[in-house]
Amino acid sequence: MQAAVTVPSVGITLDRFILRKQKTFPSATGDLSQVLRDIALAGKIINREINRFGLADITGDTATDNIQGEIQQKLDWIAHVRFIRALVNGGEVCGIISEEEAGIIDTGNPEGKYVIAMDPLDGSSNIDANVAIGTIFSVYRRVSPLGTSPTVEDFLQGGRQQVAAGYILYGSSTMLVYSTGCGVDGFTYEPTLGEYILSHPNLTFPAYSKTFSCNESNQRDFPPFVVQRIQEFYEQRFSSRYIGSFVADFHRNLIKGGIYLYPPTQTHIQGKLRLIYECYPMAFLAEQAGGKAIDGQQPILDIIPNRFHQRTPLYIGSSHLVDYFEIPS
Ligand code: AHM
Ligand code: MG
Repeated sequence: MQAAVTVPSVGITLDRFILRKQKTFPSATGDLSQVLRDIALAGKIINREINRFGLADITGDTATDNIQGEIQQKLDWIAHVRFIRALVNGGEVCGIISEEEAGIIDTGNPEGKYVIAMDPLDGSSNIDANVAIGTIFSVYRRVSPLGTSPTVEDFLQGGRQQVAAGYILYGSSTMLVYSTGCGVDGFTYEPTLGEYILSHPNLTFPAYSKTFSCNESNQRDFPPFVVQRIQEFYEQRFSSRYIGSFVADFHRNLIKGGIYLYPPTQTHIQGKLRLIYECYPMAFLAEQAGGKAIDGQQPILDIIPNRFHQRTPLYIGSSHLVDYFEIPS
């Protein structure tokens, strides 16, 4: 008798994929599936805004600073607003924190079971140059009682409590890559159909790679052990690939193998990237894809958070490369 052939699921739509996954959890209510659909919808809307960038008056900065003192790009703000709108309308999310606002955004859906931490448009220094940028998101089940307003504790649960995380990369094509804790899957947006199509099922970091991504001009500020490792990379003829857009650098490393690092510098003593809405979600994906993410001493997902916008040093990507950056004891 012929062995049963597994039908590859490449080519199915995101909606169908989410539904299939949901059916494998008989107790699932479909609420998380709805959150993922809302995020996907927000991604389509942001994608549309980015694509008409240059035609409309949405370039440049808003002349206001965000809470971290950085100039807010108009597109950053547009992405922030669009994302919130999609999640408010969806109804499953009770609260959001964003890189663009200091505190909790109450969606007015107290019955929503989930909270979201997001960077609506990461890599904003690249916006004006038409370079790939991305949205990063992280989903938690709330710990505060249903029917009440979201609380600080909902967002400070720690990275291991994420129930889903992912990113949307606005690059040469737009991709949604996410995980609910059962591997990582990538979907390519087909604009003429208005659908995300499964194009990269079960993504894992390639076993071998000699690529690293970091802002090498910061080397004079890096801790000595990092400088040492980078020197070893040079000696071993590694390639350096740095877009300066975390989502894009991470994605390339996920597809081709490699490590992204943002160690402490003089201007960013704690590292530059934000723990809760940049590092936790990408660390979740990295571990799900067979890679690693550390701050030099411990896994990123094990760091106990104490405030929304805290930063951390980050070494993330292929396991064998991340291992180089564990601080020798
Ligand atoms: P942002 O959230 O303000 O866009 O900052 C995060 C970005 C990352 O996408 C990128 O990897 C890094 O900052 C680049 O920093 P630098 O210009 O210092 O190399
Ligand atoms: Mg960012």
